Amino acid sequence: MATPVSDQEKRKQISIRGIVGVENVAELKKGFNRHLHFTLVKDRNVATQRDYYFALAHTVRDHLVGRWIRTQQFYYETDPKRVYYLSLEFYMGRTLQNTMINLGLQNACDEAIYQMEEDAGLGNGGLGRLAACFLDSMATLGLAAYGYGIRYEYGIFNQKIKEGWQVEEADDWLRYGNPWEKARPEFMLPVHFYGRVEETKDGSKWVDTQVVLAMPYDTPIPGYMNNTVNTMRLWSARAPNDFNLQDFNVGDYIQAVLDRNLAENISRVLYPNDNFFEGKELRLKQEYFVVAATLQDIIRRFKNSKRDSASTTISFETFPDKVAIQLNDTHPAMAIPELMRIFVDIEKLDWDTAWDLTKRTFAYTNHTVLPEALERWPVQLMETLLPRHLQIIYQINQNHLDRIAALFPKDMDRLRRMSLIEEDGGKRINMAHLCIVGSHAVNGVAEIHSNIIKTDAIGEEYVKELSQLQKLNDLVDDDTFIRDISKVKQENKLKFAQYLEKEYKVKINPSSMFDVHVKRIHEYKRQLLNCLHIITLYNRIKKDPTAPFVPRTVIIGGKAAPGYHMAKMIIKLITSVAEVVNKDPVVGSNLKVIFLENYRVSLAEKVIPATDLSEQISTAGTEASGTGNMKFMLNGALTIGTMDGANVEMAEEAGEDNLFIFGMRVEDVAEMDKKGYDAMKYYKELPELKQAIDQIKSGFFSPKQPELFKDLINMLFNHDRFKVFADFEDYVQCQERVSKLYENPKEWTKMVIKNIAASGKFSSDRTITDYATEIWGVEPTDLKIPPPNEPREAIEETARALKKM
Ligand code: D6G
Repeated sequence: MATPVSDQEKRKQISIRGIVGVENVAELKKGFNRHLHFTLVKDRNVATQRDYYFALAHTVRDHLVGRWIRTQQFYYETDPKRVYYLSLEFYMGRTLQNTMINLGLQNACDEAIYQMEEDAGLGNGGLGRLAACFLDSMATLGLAAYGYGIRYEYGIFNQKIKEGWQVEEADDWLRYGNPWEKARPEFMLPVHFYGRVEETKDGSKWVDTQVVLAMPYDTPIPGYMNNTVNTMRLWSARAPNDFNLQDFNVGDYIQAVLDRNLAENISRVLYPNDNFFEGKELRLKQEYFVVAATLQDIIRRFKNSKRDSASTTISFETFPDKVAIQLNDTHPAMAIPELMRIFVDIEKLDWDTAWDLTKRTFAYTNHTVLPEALERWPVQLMETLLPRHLQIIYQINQNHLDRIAALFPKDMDRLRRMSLIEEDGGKRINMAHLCIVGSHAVNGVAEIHSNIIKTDAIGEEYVKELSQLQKLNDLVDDDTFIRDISKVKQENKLKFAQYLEKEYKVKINPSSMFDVHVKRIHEYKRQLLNCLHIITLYNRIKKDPTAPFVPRTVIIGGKAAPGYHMAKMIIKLITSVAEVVNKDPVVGSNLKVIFLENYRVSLAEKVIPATDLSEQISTAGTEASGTGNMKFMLNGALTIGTMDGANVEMAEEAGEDNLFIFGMRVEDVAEMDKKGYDAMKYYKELPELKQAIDQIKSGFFSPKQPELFKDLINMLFNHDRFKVFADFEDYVQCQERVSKLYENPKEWTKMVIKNIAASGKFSSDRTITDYATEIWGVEPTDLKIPPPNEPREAIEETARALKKM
């Protein structure tokens, strides 16, 4: 499956120019004043900027309510096949501005009010952002779709940079309340853990369990200008009221109440790992928690739709015709044995029927090829926490191995490779294998968000259909258009430069090339390679300060997993290099280095439209897709990148000559792995590399602690899995080509236009259309839900309700 991109950021730009009827403005104002008064209990004398944000958010939410209720009613009436997107992460960012755009409401309010909104940071990176983009696209395409996940009380940590080091702060995003969610305690569901399995004549029974309640919080997901409002349902853990009090002999009431926290810890915090499996019991609890609550909800909705039929027993025969469940990576993989448990133990279907239905229901998306990211849960842990599920997994594995043995008799090696249970170093369950065996469709990824530069040269159709962007190819040689495009970029850069100067107290040269590398900090993403290039540029300036130089502002940002020592050292190196470069008067405005603190969705929305050069430089074969790469392309940046992940497709779409491609291809990396990678060889042969490494090693960038970076240096020479030195020379030369083109603004902008024109393929609307037909078997609809006349609708609703009482 090829690549996706969300269209939301681009719409944001459009609506700024959108015109809204006077009536709407008047109505908005009325709502706003009403909420300021009644919801926030403030008047204009005492209201804070945050109060204004909340008043506006509530007003905008009011406009969603009628559409939301009506959409859900519509689904009950028409009973379409429903799509369930299960994910441990939904990286939503801010909601207010997007919602206003989707409703066609004027984006007239003060920018500062939008800035009051906390990011919903319930994700780490691309995987979580993809889930958010998909929810947006599914609603825009009119699919009866639901996002299901966890309402983490603390999202991804806030990153502070103190003395050049990353310091984590808890993300207390709910502190002031969340105007977008609606708690639904009435739909709370039990989730079981631990216990044991009892074999009865009626089949297996899971007994003596500990119960935690799952409380749903619903967030509306509006489609773009189509009156569809879908639901994202996030579960929060609640202790049952009799938690630890069942046994009246215990006697310690206070302790029992305090211990409720233990149960509720399940939804306390998002694990801050990107592409890394930590294997903690609490994480497995989170994974099962979301799965168990969600499947009960799905089955309840399935049964509800059958309520009117004559038969009293529910037939599950049509289950896969009514339900599609997409697993966002293996994190919700326990849904497979859980659905089997429900079918076999509770609904009393025979195993083969249950398995057939299960397989036809699930589809799985794989997100990574890095071995350290693959989930492999210890059998022992599974046995304690979910004993019945372990039995089911064993049974699934037995049947699976029997089939393979029949196909490939005596191929023991194959059986070992394909087993769901790995034996080496303590038994573990390979969750990717479980997903593959339990699904009817498996696909790889590519993710996206988008944010296009303002232009009206091709009309606004592309907002719904990015393929329209191809029309821009006719304008590549149009001087006026070229000027318009570069003007928009210049404006975006100026705005961002002001932000940087304010936040970082560094003077930014707005005509310098904005060279941007933002993503999670990871060895495979090779921020180190970028850093070595910065040092090389610095050394060149120092060597001959009068030589011509194309000025650059290098911006690097991203969070390191709190337990990832090497990633934290990389941040410290970047900030140390920045300190030296930025303070050197010889360098002046030719080179500046900024480490962008706390990179997150709302900051991506600022930096991406201001970028000239996008860094996508992972070692070939390591990035499954990439998220940012496509967003940058769509927003008028050129890409310097390896032939990795979606860069490959980007080069295919735009033509390789319109990207700055460098470095080893996947085959070269494989070849080098065979021969052995010798970092020392490059160090000896490349004087500029040697100089940079010697400087880091000798404490040039850390004079107070010359040994500071010894772990980094040791890694680079002795166990660099990602072969930074091997791509150094080609990267530096490629950067020279970048600088050369940047000297010719017209040619640069022409290439930008060709890239934007070629970016249509990377729309998440396009991707979801493909998923809909190829995986889920649902039709994207142009859903004709009439817009609600809110006040009348509300009155009728009330009247109906009163009649029933
Ligand atoms: C959302 C919207 C609300 C609806 C509720 C339950 O909160 O109008 O009644 O979801 O929907 P189902 O879970 O019954 O589909």
